[in-house]
Amino acid sequence: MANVVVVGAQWGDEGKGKIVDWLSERAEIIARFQGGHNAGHTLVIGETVYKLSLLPSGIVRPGKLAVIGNGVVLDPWALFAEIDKLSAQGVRIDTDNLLIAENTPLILPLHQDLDQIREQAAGTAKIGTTGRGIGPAYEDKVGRRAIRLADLGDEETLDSRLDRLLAHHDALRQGLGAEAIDRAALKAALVEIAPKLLSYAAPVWKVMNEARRAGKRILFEGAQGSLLDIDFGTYPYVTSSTTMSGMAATGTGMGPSAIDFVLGIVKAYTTRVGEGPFPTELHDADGQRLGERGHEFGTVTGRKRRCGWFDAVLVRQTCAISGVNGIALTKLDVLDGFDTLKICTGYEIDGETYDYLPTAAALQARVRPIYEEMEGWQESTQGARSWADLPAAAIKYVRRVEELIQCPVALLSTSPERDDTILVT
Ligand code: 2SA
Ligand code: MG
Repeated sequence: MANVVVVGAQWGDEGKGKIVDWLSERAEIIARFQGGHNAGHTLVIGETVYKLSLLPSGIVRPGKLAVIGNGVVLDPWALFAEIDKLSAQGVRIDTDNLLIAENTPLILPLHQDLDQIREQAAGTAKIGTTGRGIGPAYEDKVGRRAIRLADLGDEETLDSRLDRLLAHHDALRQGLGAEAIDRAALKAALVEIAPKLLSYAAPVWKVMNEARRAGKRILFEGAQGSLLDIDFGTYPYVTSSTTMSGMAATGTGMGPSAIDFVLGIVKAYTTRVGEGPFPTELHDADGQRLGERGHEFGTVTGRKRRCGWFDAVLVRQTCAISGVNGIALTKLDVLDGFDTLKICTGYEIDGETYDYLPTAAALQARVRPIYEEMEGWQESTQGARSWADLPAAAIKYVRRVEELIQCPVALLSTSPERDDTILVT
């Protein structure tokens, strides 16, 4: 196995954490390249459950290098809270196994404020964000007024960055009826945390390229999902980063040629948290059942996830955009016991058939899924460790998914346990 990018091919929560953990055993470096502590990856290793938000999943394994790339937005306080939590679980984290790109923009308390103020003010028009300040932090990055990790190393630089940043935020806050930022308090907090944070700072682009030249294997760990992508997702109900595979390169400082394989993580049905279009969403007993059997609650916020049938149209689309070479199909066991399953194979909008989700919001709002019915299975597939352990109807379902999304299944995950994974060759 060479360098692999793992991306969620739906709206996130496809079960990336487990697959990344499984793959990290076979990699030397595990790198995050977008998003921030809005992510929620659950790892189950033996009796222990680790919940990660910001740290790359490889951190829990001894001897691996975890890297936070420049494409991430980093909340220093959330970082150290997570480090403390994992340390209490016995995970060793220090500058030998964690590096953070010097050019990573920081999430500050003012970003979280703004995220929450806006969401509250928006009422029913809200995005349904995680409230972690992700969007506002990316805005400041693109607006060229972010404070980046390296800026903490020099007081003069920090002062001038703060001037620029607060000129913008104070004006913004005034318009929203929020009080001005306490500059002295913010600066003091940054100065206090700076030495600790800077000890992890590195020219990650250089470390990564040198590691690649030395033949080390890199695992790029995507967060959220493709349909939350800032360009290709269900805009504006998206996150503020590029969640597609291409970001693995620019989000760490490597070229696209560093990527050998793109693995899309796909859940056997569909879920989403937050607002926005969801063509196959179920509001009935079947949807309820998917949510209960699949334990569909947010890792970070505990929010209940919306559930629906598998949407092959969307997954075909995201696999194409991310150049997915193969998928890992997860949570097949949640479908155990249904008499009939449905797969969405196309859309009907105003009497016309579509084989993709059009961008126009007005069209998206009128999408009607076209379903194909498949026979369910009564046997349990939970914990199956070989293809032969699966009932015929389950194999048929998996094969149909492959056909419709035009992408082969490379891995099949049948429980949260690391070893309950079938490698399809
Ligand atoms: P944000 O906070 O600006 O990124 O929110 C914008 C949209 O992106 C969605 N989003 C997510 N969707 C699923 N899972 C996410 N991570 C956590 C998890 C979420 C949680 O893995 O469970 O714990 O609730 C995640 N992060 C962002 C979000 O719902 C908005 O639709
Ligand atoms: Mg998640």
